[in-house]
Amino acid sequence: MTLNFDTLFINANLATMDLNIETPYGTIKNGALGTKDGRIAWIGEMGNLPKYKCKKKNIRDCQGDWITPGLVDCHTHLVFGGNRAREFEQRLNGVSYEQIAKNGGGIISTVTATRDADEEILALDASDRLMDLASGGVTTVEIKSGYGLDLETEIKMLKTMRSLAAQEDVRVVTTFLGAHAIPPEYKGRSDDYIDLICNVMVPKLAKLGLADAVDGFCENIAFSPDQIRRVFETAKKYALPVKLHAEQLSNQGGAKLAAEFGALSADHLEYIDEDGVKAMAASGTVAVLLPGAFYCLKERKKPPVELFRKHGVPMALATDCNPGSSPITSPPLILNMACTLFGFTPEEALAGMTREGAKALGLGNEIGTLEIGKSADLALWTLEHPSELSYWVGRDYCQARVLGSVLINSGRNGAKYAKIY
Ligand code: DI6
Ligand code: FE
Repeated sequence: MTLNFDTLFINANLATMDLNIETPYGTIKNGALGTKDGRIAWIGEMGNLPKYKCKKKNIRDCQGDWITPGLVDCHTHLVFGGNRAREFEQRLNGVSYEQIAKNGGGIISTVTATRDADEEILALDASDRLMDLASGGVTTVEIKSGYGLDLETEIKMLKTMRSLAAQEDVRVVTTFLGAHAIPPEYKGRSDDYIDLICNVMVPKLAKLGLADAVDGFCENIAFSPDQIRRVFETAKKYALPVKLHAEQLSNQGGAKLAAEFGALSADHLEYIDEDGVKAMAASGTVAVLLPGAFYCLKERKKPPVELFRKHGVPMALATDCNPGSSPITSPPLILNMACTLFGFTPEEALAGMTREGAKALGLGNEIGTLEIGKSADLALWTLEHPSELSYWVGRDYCQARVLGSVLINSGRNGAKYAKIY
C-alpha cells in the first residue's frame, strides 16, 4: 500500500511522549513523521518508512533535530489590562500578596485596568504575550477570563481570546473565571455576586458559546467551597466542564470538591492533603502545578509531588501567566522551575506541558503526544537530547512549530530554518 502525505518530516528524533512506546520520552531515534489532512498519518523509524507519495517541496529534512508534541500551556490569564509592577515593589517592601488583595489591590487593580482597557489594546498586549509563548513552542493555550467580573467585560475578554485564536496560529481554549474575586461593587455581598454568575453570566456565555469551561478561585481571600459548588452546579446544567484554583494559599478542600464534580483539573495545590490527592486520583482529575506562581510569591510549601506520583494523579505544568503572581511567558522556564523547585524529572516536566497538559484541557485524544490520528501539532528543536528543554533556564529556542500540519516558523533561528523546513 502507498501512503499519501501532505508533509513528511525525515531524519528527525521524535520525543513522542506516547506511553505505549517504552523508551524514555517515548523516543524514536532517526525517525520520520508524515501528516495527512492535518493529522499524524505515520510515525516510526526511517528504516521502516513505507512506500509513500509526497510533494518534494513538502518533505522536510530535519537534520537530526528533535520533534516533540507542540507544547500545551493549560492555565493562563493572558488577557489583562496594565500590569502590577508597582505591587511587585510593594511585596519586596514587605507587604504580603494577601494584604495587597485585602487593601483593594491585587486582582481588583487588574480588574479596574481591564474594564478601562480599549479592546484593541487588550488584544494587542495579549497577542504580544502569546507570541512569546509560541516562540517557546506552545501550540495550544488555555486563557481564563476573570479580570472583568461584570458581564460586559467578561464578554470583552472572552471575545479577545477568540480573536487571538484567529490571529496567532495557536489553538486557544477559553475558560470563564467569573468566580475569581469579589468585584468592588459587590463588596460584602459575595453571595449576591455568585447569584449573578449563576443566574446571568454562565447562561449568557453558554448561549454565546464563548466559554469552553468554567473555573473558580476557592480561597479565604476569594470564594468558599459552598459558593464554588453553586457555580459548578450551574456549569453542569449548561454541560460546561469545570476546573478549580484550589489549595493555593491554604487547604479549603477545593480539590475534593473539584473531584466530586469530575473536574478536568485542580490547579496550584500547594496545600492539598493526601485525602484530596486520593479524591483526584479516583475522579481522574489532573493536578496542574504552577511553579511560576510558587516562585514569584516566594512560597515555601511545595505541592506534594511524591503523593501525586504514589496515587497516579497526572501532573501538568503551566505558566499561569498573569500580572500578579506569575508574570511569566516562557514555557521552558516553567519546565526548569518544575525540576529545580518541585523535583520533577525533565521527562515528567515535558509530559506536564504536552501529554498531561492536553488531558487537563480534555483534549487528551486530540493533542499532547505524537501518535497516529492525533492533530499534527508539533514543536521542532535543535537539541542533543530532550532533557535540554528543562536544563537551559528559560531559553526559548523552538525552531519551528507545526499546527494541524501547517508549518509556522518561529524562534530565534526562524529565518535560517525557513530555508531548511
Ligand atoms: N491564582 C493565581 O495565581 C492567579 N489567580 C488566581 O486565582 C493570580 C491572579 C492575579 O494575582 O492577578
Ligand atoms: Fe491562575
